[in-house]
Amino acid sequence: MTQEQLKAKAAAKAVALITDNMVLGLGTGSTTRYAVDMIGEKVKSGALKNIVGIPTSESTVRQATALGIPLGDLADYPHIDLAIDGAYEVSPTLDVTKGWGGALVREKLVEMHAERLVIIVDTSKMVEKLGTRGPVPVEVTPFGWQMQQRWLAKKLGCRVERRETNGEPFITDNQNYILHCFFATGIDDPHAIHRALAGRTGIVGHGLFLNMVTDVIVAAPNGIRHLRCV
Ligand code: DER
Repeated sequence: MTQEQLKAKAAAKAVALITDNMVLGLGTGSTTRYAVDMIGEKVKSGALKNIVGIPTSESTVRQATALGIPLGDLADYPHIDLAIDGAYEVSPTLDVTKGWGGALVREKLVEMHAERLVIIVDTSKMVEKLGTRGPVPVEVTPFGWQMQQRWLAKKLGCRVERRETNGEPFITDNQNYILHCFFATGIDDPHAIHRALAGRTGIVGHGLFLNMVTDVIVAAPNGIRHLRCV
């Protein structure tokens, strides 16, 4: 089975949790794309009625709009019944790293209001320690970004690179930059990093989603596991 088929299987299992009249958080990324497509099909066929999606990025807005999924915003729908999103790493405690799609701030803003946050992944995302598969993204204001780069490297003991494409900075939907923090041997204490970043002016958000996930659906070639936070 290919990785794309696994992503689609995880997405289908999450979409099966959706019922009529729900307010849904719609994540961002290649796994969530499958889920949004499936939600669109169900809305079109009438199998899902009276749902509202709260999108986490402009790309999800475009996809959902094209599929005819009714959309709303947080101000009008502050309680989200169920959010579905991907992740880059899932730890044994079901904490996750997210944001290589660059939508981490809007994802967190939406998903912190979700009663249930369902993460959909293929088995390659399961790790013993966060920060081992890749960097933790940190969104910063363009003004003074170099100061954040220096501060992050010193404070967290990581290598910090601005995310760029062909030499140009990646710009988020919020018009900010992303700094990628690379940890040589992974992250021993993600909560300490969260605390360190919390009060720093110019840091808008980061890709560690701690104590937020309620469910993880993991698709592997030998079957699907549904992990729940206890
Ligand atoms: O950028 C994000 O946060 C995405 O949700 C990401 O973490 C998962 O992306 P993928 O499904 O494309 O691997």
